[in-house]
Amino acid sequence: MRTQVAIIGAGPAGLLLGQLLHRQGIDTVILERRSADYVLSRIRAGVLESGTVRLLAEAGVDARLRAEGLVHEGFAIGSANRRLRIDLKALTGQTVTVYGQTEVTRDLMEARAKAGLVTVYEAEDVALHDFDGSSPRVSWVQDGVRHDLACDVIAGCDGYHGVSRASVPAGAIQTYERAYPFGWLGVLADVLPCSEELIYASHERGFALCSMRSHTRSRYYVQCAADEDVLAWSDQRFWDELRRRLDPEAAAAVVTGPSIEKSVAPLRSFVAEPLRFGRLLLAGDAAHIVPPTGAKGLNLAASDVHYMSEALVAFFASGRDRDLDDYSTRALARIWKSERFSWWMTTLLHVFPGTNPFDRRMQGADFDYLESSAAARTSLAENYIGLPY
Ligand code: RFL
Ligand code: PHB
Repeated sequence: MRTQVAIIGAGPAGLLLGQLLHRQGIDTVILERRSADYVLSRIRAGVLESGTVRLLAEAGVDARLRAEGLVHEGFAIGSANRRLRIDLKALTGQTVTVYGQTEVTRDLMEARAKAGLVTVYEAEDVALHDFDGSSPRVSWVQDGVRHDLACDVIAGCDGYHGVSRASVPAGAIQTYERAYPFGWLGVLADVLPCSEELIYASHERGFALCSMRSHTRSRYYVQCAADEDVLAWSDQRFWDELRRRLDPEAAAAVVTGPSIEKSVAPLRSFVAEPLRFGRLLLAGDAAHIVPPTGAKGLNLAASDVHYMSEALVAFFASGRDRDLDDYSTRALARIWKSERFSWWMTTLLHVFPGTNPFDRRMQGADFDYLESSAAARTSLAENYIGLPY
């Protein structure tokens, strides 16, 4: 078997890369460890930057997104008694679109199947070979049989726990990391959202977020311990805790119902440098992690893939490895700015265990500054809608 680009991982990064390259006449094979159903069962991000929407249009997979995505012109950040609206449209002229990562993934999977492109699901023991030379290979096991794929380039889009980054010799890669001493407990429920726009709420009991997937499906989160036991949280306990952390108007508007998904996600900031090792390129969560507070994880995977597809198109046109060089530098410049924003939003809104009164006052001063300064709100807004690329 042979292809031009072997893509490891069928998450949003791998699938979008495959689609963008297909539109440029470049052949790909995707190897995914899990089943398609498993990949679609993971509930993750929900907010798309306009750049991500543009890229999905470029990939030819935006029909359902245009029909069903909810365009949001602003969101609120609040504390116990006040709520401040960030008017994204007025401050930046741009909006974000609420459309679940699951739906993005489903649209990309369908487009890939329709184009007759190969995705191998349930590929076990994926291994990367010889990416320090010009003839890399990838191998995997399926139904007890080892398969081998020759390629020109390997794209590592296999997430934080994937095999791609782990295959790079330790001395060739530098990592930067901060683990936060808390997580998010998320609930998905078919109930009317408590607000038309997202609410990011700071409270002395911990952060809470009101989000949604549609006009009838809500997604809520509360800050919890990093190792929180999800089984200790009945639906009732979750709804009670959520309402305690919201301002009275939002709390009164929360509609409760049975959860259809409930899970805990740890919060982490992580960056690997560089993103190119010979003929192996990393993108998305394989290369970096942001805490979800800024809604940047999925959007960053999309901008990485944009830069990577440009580098690969140039490389296949010229045949020169030099054309792959810029990928890492261009992608990392944007990654670090999204890392900064996600870290800042996280610091502003969460309760840090062991926090002292000074830290709490600093958070209050940050709120006051946002309230009183259009420049501060514009800075927040331009990062939230996504820095240009
Ligand atoms: P993904 O989505 O993790 O996809 C990687 C794919 O690679 C597969 N894989 C392998 N395949 C073959 N061989 C191996 N050895 C492999 N190892 C792994 C995996 O099965 C998977 O299908 O990474 P990608 O494509 O880079 O996309 C990134 C986004 O998924 C991610 O940034 C966001 O979802 C982050 N994130 C969130 N972001 C937000 O903006 N808002 C959120 O609410 C939010 N919630 C989350 C999240 C990430 C989570 N993770 C990673 C645990 C909640 C969770 C639980
Ligand atoms: C979500 O809807 O899952 C979501 C929205 C905004 C965030 C994080 C998660 O910042």
